[in-house]
Amino acid sequence: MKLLLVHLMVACAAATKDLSDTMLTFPLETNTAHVRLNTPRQNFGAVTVCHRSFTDLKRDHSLFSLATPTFFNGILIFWDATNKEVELHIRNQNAEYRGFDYKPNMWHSICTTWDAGTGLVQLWFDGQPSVRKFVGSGANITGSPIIILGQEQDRHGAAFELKQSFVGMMSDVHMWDYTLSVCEIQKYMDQTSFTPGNTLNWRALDYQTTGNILEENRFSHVQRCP
Ligand SMILES: *[C@@H]1O[C@H](CO)[C@@H](O)[C@H](O)[C@H]1NC(C)=O
Ligand SMILES: [Ca+2]
Repeated sequence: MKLLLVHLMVACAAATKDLSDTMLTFPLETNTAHVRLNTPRQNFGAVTVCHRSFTDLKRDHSLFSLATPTFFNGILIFWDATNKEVELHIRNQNAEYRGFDYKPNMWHSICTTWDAGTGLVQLWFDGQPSVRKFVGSGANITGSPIIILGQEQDRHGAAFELKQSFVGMMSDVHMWDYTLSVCEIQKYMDQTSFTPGNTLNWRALDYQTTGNILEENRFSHVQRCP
């Protein structure tokens, strides 16, 4: 019995990977390549999602797409290139955020919070907080979530569009089932020690990649020679 338990624990540990020094490179525009992030959680009364991304895309693209069987935009973080806005979608409702300097060819750190009690969403962009906006209160995000990087889901786990795909690099994706304090968000932004995600944790990530996506050292492309 004890041996079985040890085996089970090893099996669980083997299913996740520490990506601390890793970025995912999405090198090609496709409507297929994506990374699926797994969590057993199915009921969210609040969330925080943080990630870093690097791109030179001039068109719309998805940064984080969580679909449930009933809400394909359960949580969607999306760049609207026409209006130069970040769109935050929660349970198919959305708020738009403008005025952030989404420069190409540099890392941007983005954190998003939402709470079902107040229905408020807020965005932090490279350390700068946004307006707090209402998207809808009183109902949790429920049902089996499919979480995808690299593509935007128009159906639960499917229906990707080439012109909404992500091309570039991504790193440090974390998700919590509560709203992080401003200090914790600041620590994430500053890349100092912070409480890793309890729903998605980049340091112990359960994921699968499909298509041409590379796991590369996140520092290698910016390293300076001595
Ligand atoms: C909504 O989520 C909260 C936790 O975040 C939980 O306490 C509550 O029971 C959930 N409500 C429903 C109706 O599932
Ligand atoms: Ca779409």
